[in-house]
Amino acid sequence: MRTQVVIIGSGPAGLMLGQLLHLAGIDTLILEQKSREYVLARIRAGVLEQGCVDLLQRIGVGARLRQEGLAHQGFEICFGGKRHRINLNALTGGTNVTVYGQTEVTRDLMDARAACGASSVYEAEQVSVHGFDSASPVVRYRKDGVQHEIACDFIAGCDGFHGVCRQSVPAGSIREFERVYPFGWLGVLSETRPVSEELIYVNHPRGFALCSMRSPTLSRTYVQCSLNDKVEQWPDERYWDELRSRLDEAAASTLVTGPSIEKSIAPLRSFVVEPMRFGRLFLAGDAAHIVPPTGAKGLNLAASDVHYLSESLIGYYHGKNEAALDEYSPRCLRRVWQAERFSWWMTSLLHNFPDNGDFGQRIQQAELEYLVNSEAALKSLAENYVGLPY
Ligand code: RFL
Ligand code: PHB
Repeated sequence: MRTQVVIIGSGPAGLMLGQLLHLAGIDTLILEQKSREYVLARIRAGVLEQGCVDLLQRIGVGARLRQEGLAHQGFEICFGGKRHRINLNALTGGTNVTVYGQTEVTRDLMDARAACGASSVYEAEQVSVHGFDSASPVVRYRKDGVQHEIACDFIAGCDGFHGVCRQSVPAGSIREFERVYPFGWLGVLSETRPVSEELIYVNHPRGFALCSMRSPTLSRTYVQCSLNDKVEQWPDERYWDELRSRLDEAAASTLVTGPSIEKSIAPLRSFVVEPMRFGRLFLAGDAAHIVPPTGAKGLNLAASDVHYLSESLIGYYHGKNEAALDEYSPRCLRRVWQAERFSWWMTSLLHNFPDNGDFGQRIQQAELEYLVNSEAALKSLAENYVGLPY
C-alpha cells in the first residue's frame, strides 16, 4: 500500500495535521497504537490560544467549539492569600483564551476525519519507521496479527513524548535539552461548579494549586505534589482539604467538593529536541517538545507545529520545492523556545521549590509583587499567555 504522508499518532497534533493536509488534497494515513476510546478518555489540556481556535475554525472543526467553548477574558493569580486579576483582554488589546477540553478537540477532529473518509488505523501494534533518510520511506505495523507495510513520501511523527519516531533517529543527529522539575501535579476532574468563572493560579507556601474547569458544571483542579506520591495516597477528602488550604478565604469558603471522576499525577518537565526534521521524518507536538503545564502551552504548540508542517508539505507538493521542507524546523523552534521560556517562567514563579531556600522564596515573592504592580510586566505575561503569533 502507498500514501503520501503517514502520520504516527492520533492525538491533537496528528489529527490537526491530517485535516490540514486533507483540505489541501494530500492523502494521509494515521496509525495510532491505542483505541479510539482510550485516546478520547485522556484528560489533558483545557486552555486554547486564539491562534489554536482560529486554526480549528479554519479546518472546519469549530462548530461545537463556538457553541460550548468558554471565552475567558482574564484569569487570577493568588499569593499571600489575595487574588489579583490579569485582564488578558485589556492588556493585549482584545485577545481572549478559550476553555474547551482536549477531549472535545480530539472528538471534533476524529469526527471530521471520519466524515471525509480519510483512513485511520487504531490499535496498530509495533509501528516502526524506515528509510526516512532516503526519498522512499516505509512504515511497518501489525494489526490483528497481520503485518502491513506502507510506502510514503513523508512520515509525520506526532506520537507524543514516549513515541517511536524520535527514538528512531540516530543519536548523533539529534540534540536534547531537558529540565525535570522536583514535583508533579495531582489533577482531579469532578462534577462540581467551578470555584470562580475564571481560572485561579495559586502560589502558596504548601505548594502551587490551580482551579480550572471544563464547563459551568465540571471542575478541573490541581495541586502541586511530591514526585513520590501515588494517587492511592490521595483519597478525595484529603485532596479537597489540601486544595482548600491553599486557596484564599473567599475561594476556600465557596469551594464545592464532590467525588472525583478522574484523578492522576503528572510529572513536570521541559524538553526540546533539535532539529525537528530528519530527512523525510518530521516531529511535531509532544514528540518534539514538552512544556510544564503551568503556561497551558502544550496543545497550543502542537497546533502551531502542524500549521508550519502543513505549509512546508503543501509548499513541497505544489512547487516540488525542497526549500519549503527546510523551513519547518527553524520556524517551529523559534516559537517552541518562546513557549518553553514562558512555561518555565510561570512554573518558577508559582511553585514551591524544595531547594529554593529563604532567599529564593523572597525573590519569588518580590517577582509576584512586581508583576501585579507593573503594567509592563502584566503586558508581557498577558501577551505570552494568549499566545505569540504564528
Ligand atoms: P499526544 O496527545 O500525546 O498524542 C500522541 C499520540 O500518539 C500515540 N502513540 C503512538 N501511536 C502509534 N505508535 C506508537 N509507537 C505510538 N506512541 C504513541 C499516543 O497513543 C497518542 O494518541 O501528543 P500531541 O498530539 O503532540 O498533543 C500534545 C498534547 O496532548 C499535550 O501537549 C497537552 O495535553 C499538554 N497539556 C496542556 N496543553 C495546553 O495547551 N493547555 C493546557 O491547559 C494543558 N494542560 C497538558 C495540560 C498536559 C497535562 N498532562 C497530563 C501532561 C495538563 C496536563 C495535566
Ligand atoms: C486545565 O484546565 O487542565 C489547565 C488549565 C490551565 C493550565 C493547565 C491545565 O495552565
